[in-house]
Amino acid sequence: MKMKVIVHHWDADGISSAAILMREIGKMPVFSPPVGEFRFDARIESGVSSSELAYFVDLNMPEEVLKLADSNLLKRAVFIDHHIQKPIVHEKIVYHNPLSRGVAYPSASFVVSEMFDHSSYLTLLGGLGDVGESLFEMEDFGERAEKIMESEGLEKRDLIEAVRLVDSNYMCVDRYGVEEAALFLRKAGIDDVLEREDWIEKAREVEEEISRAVSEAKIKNGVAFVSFFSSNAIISKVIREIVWKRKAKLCVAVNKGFNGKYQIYLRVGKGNENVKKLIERLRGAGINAGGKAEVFGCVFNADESAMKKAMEIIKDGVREMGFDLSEVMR
Ligand SMILES: [Mn+2]
Repeated sequence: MKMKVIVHHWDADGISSAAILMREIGKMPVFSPPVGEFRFDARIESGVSSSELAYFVDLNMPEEVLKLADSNLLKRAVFIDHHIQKPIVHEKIVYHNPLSRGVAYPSASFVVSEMFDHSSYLTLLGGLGDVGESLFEMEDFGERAEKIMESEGLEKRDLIEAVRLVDSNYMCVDRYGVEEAALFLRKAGIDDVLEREDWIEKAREVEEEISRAVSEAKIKNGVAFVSFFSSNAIISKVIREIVWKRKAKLCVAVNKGFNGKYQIYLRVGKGNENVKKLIERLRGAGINAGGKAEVFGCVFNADESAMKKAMEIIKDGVREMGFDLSEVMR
């Protein structure tokens, strides 16, 4: 039994990083966690347990990996990442994260590329996926990125389009699509990516859903609310557009069609970045919420009483911040 496997993040960086690994050390089975959920499932456990060595790339889930390592399922692992996290110290795991020596990398694809002395459009795809065009302004990495573009004869707009197409897989919550993308990129050139009709179609579908939801939002006195049904992972983009483009000071979005689950997301504009307290309150009420100072999301099993409870907490919390949701929720 000599098998190796890769477990990778579902976004363009995770997919590109997995593809680079396979270009350098050969084809192997690839696994993505269930899209949008930061946990391993039985499928990943069985893939890992039937292998001698598992690579975890761009996967900011050190606790899940440590759990596996402490079980008998994992034999040996290489963990490659660029996220802020507590460095993994474990006899079964080789840990690679330049942040542990104080160097912030734009993407895991840059870390993997450096480890294997690799350079291709995939290196840039991961970087552009994670930090966008600010990659070219980053100290040191901007210059490296320009050099790769030049030597590979790449155009910036093609790279940006390729990120959009690769990311359409997770936007559609298509876990198998995500994994197939990594295998596809192992061989594909950027032109092959740009010609993937199915990805073009997926991207179009989710973007249409996003603009429909954005246009349906009710906005009054800077407070926005929208409710929609979508099986796609569009809600964070929807509230971002409503706050950024439609200039809402606060936006709450509800998705009641998320594959048997309900989602509620909230984002505030500049000057109101203090929603952490609300996250605490939701958690205190047993609702799985997570986020940052300006945005949070919660996901729970489709259940009206849980939805009511969460919305009451959110309404009260934003009222304390000086916002009234009742007008736009009618
Ligand atoms: Mn990343």
